[in-house]
Order: sequence, then C-alpha cells, then structure tokens
Amino acid sequence: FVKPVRAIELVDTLDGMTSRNEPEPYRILVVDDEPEVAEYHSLILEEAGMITSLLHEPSGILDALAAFRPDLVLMDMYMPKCTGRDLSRLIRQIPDFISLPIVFLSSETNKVTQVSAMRVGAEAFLTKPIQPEDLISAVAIRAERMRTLRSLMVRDGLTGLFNHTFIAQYLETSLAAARRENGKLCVVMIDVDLFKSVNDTYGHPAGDQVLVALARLLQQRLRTNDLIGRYGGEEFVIIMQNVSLKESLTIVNGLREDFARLKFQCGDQFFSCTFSGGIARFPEIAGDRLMEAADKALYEAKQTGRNRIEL
Ligand code: GH3
Ligand code: MG
Ligand code: MG
Ligand code: MG
Repeated sequence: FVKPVRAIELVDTLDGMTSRNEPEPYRILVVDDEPEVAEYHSLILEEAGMITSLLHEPSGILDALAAFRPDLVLMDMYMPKCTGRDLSRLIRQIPDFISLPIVFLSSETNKVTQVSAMRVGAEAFLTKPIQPEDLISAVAIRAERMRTLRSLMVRDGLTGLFNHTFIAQYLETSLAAARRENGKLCVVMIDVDLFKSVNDTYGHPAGDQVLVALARLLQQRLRTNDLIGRYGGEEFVIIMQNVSLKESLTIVNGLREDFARLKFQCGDQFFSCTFSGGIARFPEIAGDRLMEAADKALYEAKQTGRNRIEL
C-alpha cells in the first residue's frame, strides 16, 4: 500500500500559474472571393475575440493554411475557378489538415447540393445571410473541439507537457526556421537520477508525483517560448530559442538546484530527487544530430556522477 506523495515546498509556489495556461484566441481562416463578404464575417468573429485571416483567391489555400495555422476554415461555396468543394477535397489530401474543421458558409439553400458538399469532409453547412450570434457559436464550438483534439494528440497524459511526437515535429519546424533566419537553438535533455529506486522504494504512484512536480517546476520557471516536453518515461526535453550555451547552462543548473531542493513526502518518509542533463546547440551541432548530441552529453553527466549538466 502506497500513501500519496506530495511535494512539500512546491505547493506554495505553484499558485498563479504562468501565462502558459491562458487560452489563445481561435484562429479562423475566412475564404470568400468577395472581399466585403469576407470582411463582414471576419469582423463578426474578431468582435467575438477570434483572430481571422482572409483569403479571396482560392489558389492560395495551402500557403494560407501553412502560414496561418487556423483552428477552422470558414469556406465560401462558389468562387471563380474552383468551388469550396474542390478546395475541401484538396485540403483533406494533406495529412496535417486531415482533421481541420471546414465549415461552409454559402447562399446555397439546396439541401442536396449542401449534403454533397459536406461529403468531401466538411463539418457543417451554414447559409448566408447568417445571424452574427449563429455564426459565432457555430464557429466557436467547432474550433474549441479542434483545440481539445489537438491537445489530446500532442500532450502527455501524466504531466500535460508536450509528448514525444510533438517534440519531434516542433524541433523540425524550429530547425527549419533557424536555418532560414540564422537562429540558434538549444536542446536540453533531462533524465531523473536513479529513478528506478524511487519507484522501488516508494512505489510507482510516488514516482509519478515526482514526474508531475518536475514538469510543474519546468513550466513555472521557464519562459513561455521555451518548449517543454516529456520525451519518454523520466526523460524531459527543453528547446530554447536564441540563447547561448552558457546562458542555457546557467538556466538548467538553476532548475537542477531547485529540483534537488524539493522535498517529497510519502507516508512518514521524506525524500528528494535529482536530475542530470545534457545540452547541445544548433548551429554548432548539425540539426539532424542535435538530439543525439544532447543525449551523449546527458550520458556523460550520468557517467561523471549524476546531478550535473554537461555540454
Ligand atoms: P539513471 O540515473 O541512470 O537514469 O537511473 P534510472 O534508475 O533513473 O534509470 P533507468 O532507465 O534504469 O530507470 C528508469 C525508470 O523510470 C524505470 C521505469 O520504471 C521508470 N519510469 C518510466 N516511466 C515512468 C512513469 O511514468 N512513472 C513512474 N513512476 N516510473 C516510470
Ligand atoms: Mg462566392
Ligand atoms: Mg532514462
Ligand atoms: Mg533516469
């Protein structure tokens, strides 16, 4: 029988979570060949707190999706050169956009035409003219569901941090941007020391609580634009933009000390944990070897005594 563990000194510092947890406004791509119509709908959505981007020329759809990353596409049906239906079919062929909600907004009232348009993978068919509140709720409900779905796909269930799949994706995108813009990128690999013995001594649920506490500490102390992920088991990854190796080392050593100071309570026993870390930076290390280099540095830290960070 394992009593619940708690991180004693963490409790009072965990209030007032950072801006990390504030919901971001929904991003809606409005596709309509008539600029005034697009602007009218966009205005309604923006007044409701959403961010919109307008597209009048259907052929720009894929670029617009890649650049704007919408939560939902509000799509006109009849446009010169192609229909909303053609456009939806095109969007659905891109793996990244397979579950992106597409909502038609058209003057088409023929139900048969509407149903056939939806068959290519649209979520709903709204008809113009539409009441602002009807438009807002139809869009908000579906954008919200998209957000939930996305978050389930990219987050780790235990800690709420980004998962392995997302980290890999994010690293690839950030590397591409860094190559374009001469940016720097630090990858930090963190691994809890002798974690197996925490599980063996205090039980698996206690081990879980240690992982959650570490995740909270990282979320709380790092900047909003640092990506924090759980790479696997008791391994975490941080990706920092535009910091020097020296700066990142100072930051991670600070985290290491903070974590080592946490006291966990399991029944009437108290214990602490430490972690080791390895850091590698782009462009000093080639992008495709960045993870491997951070992992190698981490291995070095383990070999040389643990509770330390290596470059
Ligand atoms: P080292 O300092 O060399 O990293 O030693 P270690 O014991 O931490 O390393 P090892 O890789 O041998 O053990 C990792 C342990 O982490 C084994 C596994 O049971 C445990 N673990 C992995 N994921 C979880 C989890 O989600 N919850 C808990 N409680 N334990 C986990
Ligand atoms: Mg039109
Ligand atoms: Mg490990
Ligand atoms: Mg370990």
